[in-house]
Amino acid sequence: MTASFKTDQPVSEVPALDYDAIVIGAGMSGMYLLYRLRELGLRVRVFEAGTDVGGTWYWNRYPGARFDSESYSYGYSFSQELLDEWDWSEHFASQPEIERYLKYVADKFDLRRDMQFSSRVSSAAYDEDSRCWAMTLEDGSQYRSRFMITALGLLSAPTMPRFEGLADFQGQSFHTGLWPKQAVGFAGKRVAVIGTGASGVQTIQEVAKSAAHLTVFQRRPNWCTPLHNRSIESDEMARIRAGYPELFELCRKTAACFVHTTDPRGTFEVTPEERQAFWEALYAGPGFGIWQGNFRDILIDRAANKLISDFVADKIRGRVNDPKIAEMLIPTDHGFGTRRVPQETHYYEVYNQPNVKLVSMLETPIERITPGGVKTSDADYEFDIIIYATGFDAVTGSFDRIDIQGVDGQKLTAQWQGGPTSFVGVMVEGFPNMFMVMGPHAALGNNPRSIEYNVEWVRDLIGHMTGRDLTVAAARPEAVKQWADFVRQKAEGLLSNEIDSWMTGVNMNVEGKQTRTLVRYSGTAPEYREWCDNVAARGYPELRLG
Ligand code: N01
Repeated sequence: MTASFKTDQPVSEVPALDYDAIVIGAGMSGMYLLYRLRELGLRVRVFEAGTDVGGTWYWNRYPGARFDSESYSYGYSFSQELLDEWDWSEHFASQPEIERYLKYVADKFDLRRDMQFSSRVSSAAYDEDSRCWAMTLEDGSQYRSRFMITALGLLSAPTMPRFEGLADFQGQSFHTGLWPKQAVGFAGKRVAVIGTGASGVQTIQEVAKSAAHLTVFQRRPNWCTPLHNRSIESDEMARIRAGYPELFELCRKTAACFVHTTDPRGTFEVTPEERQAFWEALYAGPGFGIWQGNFRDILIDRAANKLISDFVADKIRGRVNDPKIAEMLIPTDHGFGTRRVPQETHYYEVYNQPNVKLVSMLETPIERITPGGVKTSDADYEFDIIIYATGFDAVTGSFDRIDIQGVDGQKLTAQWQGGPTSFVGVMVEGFPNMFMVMGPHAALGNNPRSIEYNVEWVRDLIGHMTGRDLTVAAARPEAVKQWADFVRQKAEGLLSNEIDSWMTGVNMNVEGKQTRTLVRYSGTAPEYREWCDNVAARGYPELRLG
């Protein structure tokens, strides 16, 4: 479909707009968008479903939730004052500290005065005549703005398993991504955790500390590696602060904006002894080093991937006392790093505790949730609390939950049915004046770094338009195709794209998302930025501006 728009209507005849730009979401993206769009003198409104800022870090307040990228690389970099003022207390900060940080940012830049909380956008339609977006909130109120900018987050549409009897359970139940604000106590309680992705792993290792009994229901195990978190003393924070320019420069250069960078050597270019020593050091090192800072071929070469998988499998065997449990925890359906690697702190040792039981849902599937707990194919379990760590309808799920209609009433859900397409993850053909921050096929990785880049690109585009009295921007079909081709080309050969996970658009709990689609851009962030910079430098010829 070709985006058409009318340029013959004088702007003076266009009905009054409530705002120049409406931003959906007050997480890290929405907060920074507001800050940057204000600089252009625009009237901006942010609608947020939660009661305060934070997005991911507002909703995911489950026990044990924390960064698994280095805190100082995962905050905003745009304000020297903010960098000077904020001290991180741990190398990998916990959710309460991250939430405090984001509230501090909101206070410092007086963001809340242009934000409206408890306000979920339910639909949005593009009106060609007035070249604006009309948005309706769940309470029925309506607003019109020239630009609609989605800041929805990649992982913000939590999904529940489709078990029978979910509503029958008489105890407390929670999804990790919708965790309540009031404290949930586990002492003396029989607790179930269903799901062993990054959220499940963080939850399990925390709940196991105090629950009377914890039962973990695992379908497919993941390759988890140690986080090696530790506190940051004031002298260390001073050193980190002094090193911020180099740190952010490093993040600009690495493939996925992390502080870890791929080793240029191939797995088989070193001796077995060198390889072992390198992997031991990575395993003993912090964060994503073993995933993002490993040999250059571990995620593309099957033999290399098998070797590192064997290395991590041996580590698991060495940490879990019961050999049968250890084997249950070792993935056999995918190699190391081909799904997102959960970061853990004594996770495997949890299974040595007498109060923890691991149930393989591959061997004994859950048949239903009962009033008292969980019924599997071979047992009935009684619980006080069930925690669903069952993940998200990732990347496109939060878009699907809003009825978004572009030119000629075309629905975004319909357009993306076979997998999303976009122009650099920011624009969608047929949806003029809609911009996405962290949309499908934008660069991911260390997300705050990508968020800052995306926001600044959108700010520059809108600044370019408003400075020239342009009121419409539409992605040209040929530009969308060119970007889709590039995304496809960059995905070739990656082992992760042969595996079912949220990164390949698969969610068995969501109708229509059972098969893999290309939801992710897998090229490097520097390549992505080069492409986008080039579009801007040439005056946006890939867009139809009018
Ligand atoms: O979700 P997931 P998540 N029956 O989709 C299981 C980010 N994150 O919330 O693998 C049984 O990874 C499912 O089993 P299987 C990070 O990017 C970041 O944990 O499909 N089991 C899996 O074990 C991460 O990748 C941070 O077989 C069912 C689990 O539930 C992303 O969020 C922290 C099931 C879901 O795992 C998502 O992580 C946490 C069913 N019907 C998360 N349905 C930090 O940076 C699902 N499962 C700190």
